[in-house]
Parts: sequence; structure tokens; C-alpha cells
Amino acid sequence: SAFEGYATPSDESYKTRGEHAEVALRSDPVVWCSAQVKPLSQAELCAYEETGFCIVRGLVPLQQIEACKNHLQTFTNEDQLKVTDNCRFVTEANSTVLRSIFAIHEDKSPLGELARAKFLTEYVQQILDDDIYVHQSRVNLQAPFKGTGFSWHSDFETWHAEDGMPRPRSLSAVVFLDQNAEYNGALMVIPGSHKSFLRCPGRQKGANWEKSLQSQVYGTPAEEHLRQLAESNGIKYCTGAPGDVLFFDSNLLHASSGNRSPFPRRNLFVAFNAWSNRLQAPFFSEEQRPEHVAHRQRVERFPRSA
Ligand code: 6CS
Ligand code: FE
Repeated sequence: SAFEGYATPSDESYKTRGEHAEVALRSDPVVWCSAQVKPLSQAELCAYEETGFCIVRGLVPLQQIEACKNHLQTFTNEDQLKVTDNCRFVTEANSTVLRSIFAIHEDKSPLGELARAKFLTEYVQQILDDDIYVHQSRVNLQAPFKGTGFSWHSDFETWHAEDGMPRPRSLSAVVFLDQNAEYNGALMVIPGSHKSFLRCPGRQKGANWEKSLQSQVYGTPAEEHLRQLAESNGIKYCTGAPGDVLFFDSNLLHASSGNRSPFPRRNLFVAFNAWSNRLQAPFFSEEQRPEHVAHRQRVERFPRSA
């Protein structure tokens, strides 16, 4: 078969990176807990289950947001110029403009503290109904005039293929540090798309992540499948104010246009995985991505009832 030579999970529900693009159904739950009333209400959980995301307005105090932005100013040009292989700083393609800073939750800084804050993790624990840990964290900067955005993708597709995440029992918390508007690269989502699994065409050779973090090619679905889903479900902009937090399922299709505005769009992304769903060998890739992109060793467990 097209998938020979790869480690495979016990079933092949989420096979991808084969010869052909294909639409499959997600075979796992979205909300893993049953009746629970905190912090999300039953109605909010239902909406999350249906759409694949929810936005909690004003969750992070503005003082804390300001401290994070002040700290971001300390990442200077010097850091940008130190960009080398296996480095946690990623620039825009052919540029020294900073695009992403990975493993941000490991810093002893306001950003590191925010990424591990209980008022975030309790939402994630409720939805995933398990102990959790940080699979990946980053700040995406979408610099004024220069941010180039992200192609349509499902995070889980990449995490399964390239990082060996068995199932989509994971989600991202996105803290808006700046106003997120249509004109500065606010995230776009296809509501409900998390219930399909879009098998992506083509198989990368070698270290795909070096390119994909700047501009993704492998791990992007067929345009025809994106069109079908967007036609039936629509596209929604996740706009909001500093301190708002977007929680979205790891299999929700999302993208962002570049930022041609004079305003930055800095967001903190923290991807949480269920403790029971920790990484195995990559399912559809020869190479394992580095620790700062997909944590295997440096994992701190956040217990549910703590
Ligand atoms: O490759 C990854 O794991 C990352 N790439 C994107 C564009 N989103 C999810 C994740 O942060
Ligand atoms: Fe993503």
C-alpha cells in the first residue's frame, strides 16, 4: 500500500500523506467529559462540540497581557540573527523578521507563566477529561506589514503524521495579546470541520519541519476538499481583543492571511495533549521533529484535580 514502511496505529483512521487526498470521518470524541458545569457550561460545551472552538472573552487580565508584550520586546534583532538549525526562533521566509518563538512555556517569564496558568489549563482538562501536558507552545508574531500567515491545515494531521500523536485528544489555547482583526491576520476557521479528517496528499522527504514552519506544503489538504467544507459550513474570523482566549480542537481546519496592516498580531499558542495520548513514533514521516516543536522528554504533567 501507499503507506508501507511507516509505523501505524492500531487502526488506520487517520492515515495521511499518501498518494491521494481523501475525506474521512473523525472517529474520536471532541468533548471527552460528560456532565460538568465548570468552567464551561453544558451549553458552551455543546457549542464547542458542534463548531470545534469557543472564545472566552476577557479571560486574561490586561496587566498580564501588557507584561507579556513588554517581555516580547526583549527578543531583539540579535536573537533573530542567531537563527540556526534546531533553533526555537523561526523567521519569515527569506527574511530576518521574527515569525514564531517556540517552547515559550518553558521560560521563566510572564509568557511562560501565562502558558501554564491554571485559569487556562482548567478549560483544557474539562474538555479533554484527562491530565494534560504541553505538546507545543509558541508565540506567533504576524509582524506589521511583514507577517505572511498560515496555509489551511489541521494541527492534528501534522502532529499525528510527523510527531506520532495517536488521536485528536488535544487542543490549542490561543491568547490574544493584540487586537485580532480581519486586517491584521486574525485566525480563520471552518466551523465543524473538526468532524472530518482530511487526508493530505504527498509525502515529505527528510526534515519537513524546517520549511513547514515558514510555509506549509505537506500536510495541507486538497483545495477541492477545503472548498466543499467551506461551501457547506462557511468560514469564520476569530476576531477579538487582548485578553480574549480562543480554544480550538486540534483537528479544526484553520488558516490566516498575512498582515499588511501597520499593527502587530501577536498571539500566544499553547497546544495541550491528553496525558493518555502521549507521542509515539511519527506515523507518516521518517524523521522525528525536535523537542522544542513536539515535546516528548520535557513534559510537565498537569493533574486534573490539582
Ligand atoms: O507544525 C506544527 O506543529 C504547527 N504548525 C502550524 C501551522 N500550526 C500548528 C502547529 O503549531
Ligand atoms: Fe495550526
